[in-house]
Amino acid sequence: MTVTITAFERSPDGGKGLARDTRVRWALEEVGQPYEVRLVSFRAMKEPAHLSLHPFGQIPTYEEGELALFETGSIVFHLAERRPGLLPQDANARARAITWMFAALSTIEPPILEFTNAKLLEADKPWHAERLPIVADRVRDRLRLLSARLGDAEWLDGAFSAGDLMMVSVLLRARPSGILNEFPSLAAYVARGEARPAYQRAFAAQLAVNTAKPATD
Ligand code: GTB
Repeated sequence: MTVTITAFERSPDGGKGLARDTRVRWALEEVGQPYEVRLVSFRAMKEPAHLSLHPFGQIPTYEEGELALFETGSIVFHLAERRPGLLPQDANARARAITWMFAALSTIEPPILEFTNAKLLEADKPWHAERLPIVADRVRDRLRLLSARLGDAEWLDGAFSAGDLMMVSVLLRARPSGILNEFPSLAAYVARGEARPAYQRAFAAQLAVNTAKPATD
């Protein structure tokens, strides 16, 4: 069955791999599922055809036969459930890996996004200089505890899992600010994720889209 995902026609990050289609591409590569990509413009994302796939007019989406999904976490979980490679067989280890997926999305990512938004969208506000260090410290508080839990381990709970895929993807968004690199063990953990061949293929695929020359004629 053909799998089709959507991605930005041009990601605002210019191909740094921070848009969320990279997470889905990475999961597809880890489980060895071939896929096609439909590129969408910001305008097309808000039109009825795309809104029927994604109620909030965003990317990524996932189509497989009759099934259409949105939300990166749900898409990665769907892939991990149906194909080997991203979740352990043992029921308890599997439940813990899923827990790490949720932790990435609901405990680690929100303060990172809050910080990113504060930096990018609030720079002209009179309270910006006062607020930014406060939200940066909220990120640090979470990363300190995550780093303590990871310790010297290679991955969060035994073998690499969908939990690591999501955590590495989320942490990547804390790198441009420099905060990730304040935690060398987390920076090394992210580098291990990026070194995986599946990540490399996913990254290269999104980069190719975002650095392609626009057609001229
Ligand atoms: N909860 C949803 C999910 O996890 O799938 C969130 C999806 C989402 O935020 N999609 C973004 C989008 O479609 C793209 S990934 N935005 C367009 C819109 O809302 O109109 C977020 C993103 C965008 C840009 C960068 N960047 O430039 O660095 C990084 C991440």
